[in-house]
Amino acid sequence: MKSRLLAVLLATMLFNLAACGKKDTAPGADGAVVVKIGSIQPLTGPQSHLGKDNENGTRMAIDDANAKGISIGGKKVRFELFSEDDQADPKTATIVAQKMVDEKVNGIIGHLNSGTTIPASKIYFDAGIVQISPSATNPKYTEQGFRTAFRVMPNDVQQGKALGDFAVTRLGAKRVAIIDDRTAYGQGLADQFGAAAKAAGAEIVTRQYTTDKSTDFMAILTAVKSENADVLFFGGMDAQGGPMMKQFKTLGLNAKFLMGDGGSTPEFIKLAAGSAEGAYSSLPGLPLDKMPGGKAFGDKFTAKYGQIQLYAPYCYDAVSVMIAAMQKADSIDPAKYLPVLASIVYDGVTAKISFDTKGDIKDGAITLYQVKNGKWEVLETVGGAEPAK
Ligand code: ABU
Repeated sequence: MKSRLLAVLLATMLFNLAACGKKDTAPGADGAVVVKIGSIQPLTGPQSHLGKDNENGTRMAIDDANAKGISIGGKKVRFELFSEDDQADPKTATIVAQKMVDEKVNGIIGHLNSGTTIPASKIYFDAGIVQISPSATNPKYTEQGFRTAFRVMPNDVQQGKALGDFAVTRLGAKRVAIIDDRTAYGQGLADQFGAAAKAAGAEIVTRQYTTDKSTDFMAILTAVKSENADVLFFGGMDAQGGPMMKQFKTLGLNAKFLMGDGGSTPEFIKLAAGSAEGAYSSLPGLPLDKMPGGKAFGDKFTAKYGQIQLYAPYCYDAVSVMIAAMQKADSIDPAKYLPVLASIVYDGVTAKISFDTKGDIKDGAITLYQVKNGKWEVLETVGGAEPAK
């Protein structure tokens, strides 16, 4: 009798636990149909500040859409965020991507890194789920022929060319050193940068390698120093770029230090610990104050979540353009709203958004920055549509 009672109690507990863990399904408690928006970013580890920035940009767009009281297919809908951590790790990314497929999300915002976005994109394609990356810039993502893959940021073919041209024509580089972190992003951008710098007339005098986990760069920087380079380009993220800049100054290198978007953050300046002055970076897209909705977005985001790190406005636009396509298609079914998204023209916070046949944003601009007085300052913007006045 006692053991039967225990078994019933255990079964009840397990049932309640399962009910607590169960995700909301349509229709929700308020009678609205739940639209599941998956967000996958690195929420732990050295890039967690960027992952949380992405998650917050995504959340803000979802909250704003819900505040409008949107109906799709004749029914009131409620957008819900389903967030997962891929730890910036390609293998983990495929595991959480499959989790999103099993959850039957209506669309994916992510991933942050090219190294995670590219392998996960096959899983979303096979499941017919629309994916919009706000920040993965390796061109391969949209070159695989997956019609489910979109991105709202210009890619590294454009960014690498802008950086290579800038190094040679603006910084006067003749001897160029390159370090990359061996990730899809870091290595890919370093390759594009090197090709553009060579085409513009520079010589690549050394190519060195690190990882996206390293913190000690003294040996490779010493090798760079012996080459007497005019410019050192690092293909990687701020978690390595900041400490590398510090060690670069400690070793007394005379070269100019240059990075892509992965270094274009307040965190880079913080991690360089007083040595960031004079560093250069690029960031695909317009400066925040030149984006069509940049000022309003920046004010609202900062009040809610604090300083923008990097890609939050692009996450906001990724969600908003996805929802706009659902509204125009009058369906939350990816198979129905995907063709509408592919041909949409949408006035986003960051730019007027429309996609080419591969899923890349059209008319992408690249902006160059330099650290002056402890802050990233805009130098110039190349390419793209006419910036907002
Ligand atoms: N775009 C730089 C950071 C994200 C990536 O891996 O592409």
